[in-house]
Amino acid sequence: MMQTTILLVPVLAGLILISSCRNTQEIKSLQNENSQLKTENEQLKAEYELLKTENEQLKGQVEIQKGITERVKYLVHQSMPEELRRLYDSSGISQTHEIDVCINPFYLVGDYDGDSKQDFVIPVLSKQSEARRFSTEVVLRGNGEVNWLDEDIGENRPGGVWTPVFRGAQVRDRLGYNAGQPAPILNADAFILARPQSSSALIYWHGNQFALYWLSD
Ligand SMILES: [Ca+2]
Repeated sequence: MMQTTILLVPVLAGLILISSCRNTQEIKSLQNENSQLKTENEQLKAEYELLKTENEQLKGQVEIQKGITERVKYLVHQSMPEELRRLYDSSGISQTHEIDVCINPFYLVGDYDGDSKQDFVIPVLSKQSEARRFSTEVVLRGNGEVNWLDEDIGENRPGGVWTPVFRGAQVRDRLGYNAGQPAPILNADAFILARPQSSSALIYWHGNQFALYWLSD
């Protein structure tokens, strides 16, 4: 019995020592892990604060832009000629569309259908679709009729810049761009739509609607 006890004591002591070493290693490992997590946590907190600050700055910039846009819209409506305002209001376009204030000047005036009454061309944007925010040109004719260029010509036309062309102006033939068709004779005012440093086309009255003649491609 005595001999067994003598043998067990060092074995137990050894086991306790091994167990103690393991505990110490685990504690150290957990301490390291804890330290890393604390560091990561601090980094995440810092990133969160940075994003929060950037977000606030962006919100501020968006509000400033909104304010500028609203101011420009107000100025555009204030500077509308009386006849344009009358035609615009009576057309009902403002229920579904708004004037695109990104094109300067925001309207052209002339007699575009040759009936001796003043007509206006304006670029408008749909209020309904945020996804499709391309300008569409509309001719508000002095006789109360409204011509949407999308309907008369289709969507394949340049845009972004426009220039008036007066009745009787000579237009050079661009046979290659227009399937061999010579340039139209302008019996009414017309206008050129252009995409800067790209294509341009003449928009003119042809019979009972507007037509397009490519000037450059
Ligand atoms: Ca007219």
